[in-house]
Amino acid sequence: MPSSFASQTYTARAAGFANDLAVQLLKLMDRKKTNLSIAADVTSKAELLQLADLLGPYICVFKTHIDILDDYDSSVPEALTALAEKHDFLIFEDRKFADIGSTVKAQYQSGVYKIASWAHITNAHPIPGEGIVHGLKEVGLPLKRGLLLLAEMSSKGTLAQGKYSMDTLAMAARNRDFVFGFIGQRRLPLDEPEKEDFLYLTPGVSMAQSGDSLGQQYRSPEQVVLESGCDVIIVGRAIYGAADPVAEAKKYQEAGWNAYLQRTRRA
Ligand code: 5BU
Repeated sequence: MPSSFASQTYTARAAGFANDLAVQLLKLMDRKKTNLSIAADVTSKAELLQLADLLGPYICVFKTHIDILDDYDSSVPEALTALAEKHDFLIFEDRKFADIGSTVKAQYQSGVYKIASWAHITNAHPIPGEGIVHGLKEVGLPLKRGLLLLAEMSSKGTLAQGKYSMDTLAMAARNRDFVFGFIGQRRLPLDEPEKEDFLYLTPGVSMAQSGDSLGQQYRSPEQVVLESGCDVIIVGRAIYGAADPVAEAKKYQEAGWNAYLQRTRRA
């Protein structure tokens, strides 16, 4: 580390992506000077929309778990979409699809949440095999959406490691029109030197804690961006759980951005 791609600016890397949404995200990050994503794991729609409005100016991606809302209704995606336009961020529903292609297709398109209709980005476990990507792609590609595969997880004892993670990369490389990156803990090059670029979005980030009581493991923005070559830091409780979430978001934005500047300058 850093690989040849990780040492380039986000904007310079945009030309190497086949998925439109990845191009949009890379340019957005440089334009807004942020590689921060907030994991807004709150349970009321008022709190969720308030976080999106308050923190919108400092983030590139707003990550949701829409199914934890106690009072979800169809006004939520509409309001979130308006805030995404107002503040220039993308919406990522962290749905972690994990079934056969035919089932995930219905789960993505239909049901209460109709995720494909509003989430720019979603993600999937590669565990069922490549049919999961093909199923999601049939719904998502016509809507110009993008997919991330879970190559690794931040939690203690995760089974997503080693060959599993490398096979995940190969699956993504065969579907570059739709899959533009990973949820992962470090950049995992398929080839040395890397032939194809992917984005790495990384949860498990805190400057204050090393973990929680349920297996979460945290690292700092510097460890994630500078040492591990990841592109977007995903921060949840460390920001929305703070007394002043805006002040905290600014701190994480600055730390993530400085790590990116150091990474691209020291090449
Ligand atoms: P936290 O409050 O910063 O610990 O929240 C982390 C978020 O990232 C939370 O929404 C998780 O569902 C999500 N997450 C994670 O923590 N680790 C992973 O490997 C993946 C997602 Br994938």
